[in-house]
Amino acid sequence: MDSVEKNFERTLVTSALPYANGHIHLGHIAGAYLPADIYVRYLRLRGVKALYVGGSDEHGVPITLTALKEGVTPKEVIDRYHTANTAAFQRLGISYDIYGRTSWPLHVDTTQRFFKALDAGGYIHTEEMELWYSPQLERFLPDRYVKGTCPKCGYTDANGDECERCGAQYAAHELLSPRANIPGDASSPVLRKSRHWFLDLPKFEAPLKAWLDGHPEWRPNVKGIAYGWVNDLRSRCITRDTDWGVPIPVDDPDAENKRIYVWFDAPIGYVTNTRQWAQDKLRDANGWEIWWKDSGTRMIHFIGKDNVPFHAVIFPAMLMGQGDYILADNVVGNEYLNIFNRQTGKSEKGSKSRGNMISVRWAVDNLPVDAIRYYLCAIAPESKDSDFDWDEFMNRYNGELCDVVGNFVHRCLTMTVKNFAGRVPEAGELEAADKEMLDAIPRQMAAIAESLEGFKFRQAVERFIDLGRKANVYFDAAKPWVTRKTDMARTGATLYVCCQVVKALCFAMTPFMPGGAAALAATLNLALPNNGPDGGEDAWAAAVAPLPAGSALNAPQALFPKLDRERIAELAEAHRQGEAF
Ligand code: B3M
Ligand code: ZN
Repeated sequence: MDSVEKNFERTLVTSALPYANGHIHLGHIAGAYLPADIYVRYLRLRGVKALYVGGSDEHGVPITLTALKEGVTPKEVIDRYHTANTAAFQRLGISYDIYGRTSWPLHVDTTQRFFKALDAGGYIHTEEMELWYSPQLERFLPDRYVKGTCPKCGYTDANGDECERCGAQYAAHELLSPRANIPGDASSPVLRKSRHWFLDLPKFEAPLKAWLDGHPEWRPNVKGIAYGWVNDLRSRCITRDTDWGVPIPVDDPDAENKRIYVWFDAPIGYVTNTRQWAQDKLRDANGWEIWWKDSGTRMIHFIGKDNVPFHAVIFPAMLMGQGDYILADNVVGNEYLNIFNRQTGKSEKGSKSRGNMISVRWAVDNLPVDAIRYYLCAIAPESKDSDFDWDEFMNRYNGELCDVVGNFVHRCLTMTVKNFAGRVPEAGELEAADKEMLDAIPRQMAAIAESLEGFKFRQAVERFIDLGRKANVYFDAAKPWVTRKTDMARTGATLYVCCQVVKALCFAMTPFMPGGAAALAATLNLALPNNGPDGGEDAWAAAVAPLPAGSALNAPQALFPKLDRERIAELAEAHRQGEAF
C-alpha cells in the first residue's frame, strides 16, 4: 500500500458519467467502470477510506438530439436511461457509493458556483461567434445539430464541431456544405452572430504544465494527449444556444436563451454527487468538502481515452480557478474495446449503426457476472485497443478461471471435507515443497497488490491466476489422493497448505469476482470485510495469516460454472444478428 498510505488519508475515485441517452455497453465497462470498481474494491479490502462516485450525464446535445429523434422530451430520455443504467451497473456489481444525476437541482448550484468563481477570478470573457442557424426552426444548431463536409479531410458526414473520421476540431463556420441534422428541417442553415462565454484556458498554462510534470507515473497515452493540449491552449466556449442545461449565472439578456455547455457541467457532476452523498449518507451538508479540498485526499479519475482532454486539462483548470480544490493524482485513461468479427476475421469498432454492441443489460441476462468481469479485466484495453471475441471469452474463462482456480479450490476443499471431517487439517511436519508453497502466498499477494496499485489490472488478474497455477502444480506433485491411502499425516500437511492458498485466493479474487469470492468465503466460514468510505481493517494483510487447523469448512460448490460451447455459439449468433443490445 505504499503509494496510497504514505501521503494520503483517503481516496476519491470517479468514473466518467455516461450520457443518459442509451444503454451502457461492454465497451464502456472495460474502459472506465470495471477498472475503477476493481480498484475501489481493493482499497476497501485494504481498509483505505475510499469513496466511489459516478452518475449520469444528462445534459447536452446527445440527450436533446435523442429526444428530438424519438419525439419525446429530454426528461423522458434521461429518466429512462438513468434508471436502466443504474440497474445495469448494479447487476454487474459496479459498487458506487452514489450514482447521481446532473439534472439534480443541487447540480445547478454547484455548476453556477464554479462558473461564478471563474468569472470573479477573471477567467471568463465573452466573444461574438458566427454559428449555424436554422431559418425554418428559428433556432441555432449547436454541435451535432448540424452536419456537413469536414474542412480538413472532406468527410461528408462530419459534425458541426468535429470530424469523426480525421479527428479534426474546427469552428462552426469552417464546416462546408452544412445541413441541419434534426428531423423536419429541410432549410439550409445560415450563419448568424451569437455572443458566448469563454474560459481562458491559456491563463492556466503554467500551473497545468507544472502539475503534469509532477506526474511522471501516469500512463503515456494520457500524458501524451494532455501535453498535446497544454502546449496549444486556446479559450474554449463554455455556453451553447439551447434551453437544456444549467442556466448561465450572469445578469445579461444574451444569456437567456443559452445554457452552460455540457462539458463544463459534467465533471462538476462528480462534486455535486459527492455533495448529495454527504447530505444523504452523512447528514452533513459540508461533509463533501474534505473529499475535494483537503490535501489528504487522493483523487483518481477513470475514463475512456476520448475524455482525456477534459479530465487532464480542462476540468483541472476549472478546479485551479476555484482556488481551494485538490487536483487529480492520476487520470487512468483506457483505449477502446472493439468487437472481433469471426466471419470477416477483422476487428470492428463498436457502433450503434453497425448494431454490434453488447449492452450490459443483455450481457447480465445471458452470462455469469463473474465471467464478464473476468474476461473484460483479462483483456482490458490499457495500453492499446483490444477485441471482444466470443471464442476467446469462453476459452479464457473456462480455461483459466474455471480450470485453474475453480478446479483447484474444488479439489482441495472436497478432499479436505471428506478426509478430515470438514475441518482444516493439522499442518504437522512440513517438507520443503510445502514451505515453498506457503512462502509463495505472501509473495504472490504482494505482486497482485503492486499491479493493482499501479493500475495494471490485466497484470493483476494474471498474477491471481498464477497463484492458482502454482497451487495446481503443488497439488499434483503432492498427490494427496494417493498419499491418503498410506499416510494421513502427509495428506493433512498437503491439504493444510492448500487451504491456505484457497484462503488467499478468496481475498485476492474479491476485487475482480465479488460473486465467487462471497460464495467461497461462505464455504470457508470467513467474513469478508464490509468497509465503506470510513475505511476499516486491512483485510488484505490478514489474508495471508493462516486459516487455523480445526477451522470448519462447508461443502464446496462450483464457484465458476463452465460455459457451454453450444450456448456460447447461440449467444454469439444473437450478437451477430444485432440482438445483443
Ligand atoms: N458523458 C462523455 C462520454 O460519455 C461524457 C463523459 C462525462 S465525464 C464527466 O463519453
Ligand atoms: Zn475530417
